[in-house]
Amino acid sequence: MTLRPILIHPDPRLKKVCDPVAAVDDDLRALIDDMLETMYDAPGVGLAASQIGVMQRLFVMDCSEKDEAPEPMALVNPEIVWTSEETRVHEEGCLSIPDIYADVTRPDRVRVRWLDRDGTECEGEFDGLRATCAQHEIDHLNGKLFIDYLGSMKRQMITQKMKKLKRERAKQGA
Ligand code: K2U
Ligand code: ZN
Repeated sequence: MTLRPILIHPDPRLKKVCDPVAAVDDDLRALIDDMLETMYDAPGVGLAASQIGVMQRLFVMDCSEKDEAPEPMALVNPEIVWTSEETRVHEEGCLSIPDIYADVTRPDRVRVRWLDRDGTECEGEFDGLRATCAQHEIDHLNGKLFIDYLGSMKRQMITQKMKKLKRERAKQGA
């Protein structure tokens, strides 16, 4: 398994719509393992393939509580097939937009269809943090970031902050 560098906004790859995964094979399972290692190391509760520059429709997620057993999930070619009318506000952050948090309103519950790491068809209903995370990650696969739900002034301010961070990291040779 390998830690992969996480792209930082602004990056054109984070705005691209990802391509469907053609085959669930050993290469994809190795990528899934790299994504899980990278997510846990960040740390985060989710990570989309496009955040490590792989423009394919898959993400990993583990929303288990600290005192619970880890519950790593890989969702390949995920589709939201139903959303609740009820909505919920949740403070979101993003590994591609470090140290920025803002409230985002999304459907409270979603039903998702996906392939797991063995290529088995799965379907499930997510609520709570899993619902927020799954929607956040599927947005990534569609080239959308949580800051796209904010006002343009706030989004521009955040983008300028990230450009400064990237310049500083480049100077440090990160
Ligand atoms: O996609 C990512 O950047 C990973 C996010 C996923 C996520 C964002 C918002 C809400 C739930 C999940 C990271 O896990 S960021 C860590 C985090 C988690 C919850 C709230 C705020 C930040
Ligand atoms: Zn994110």
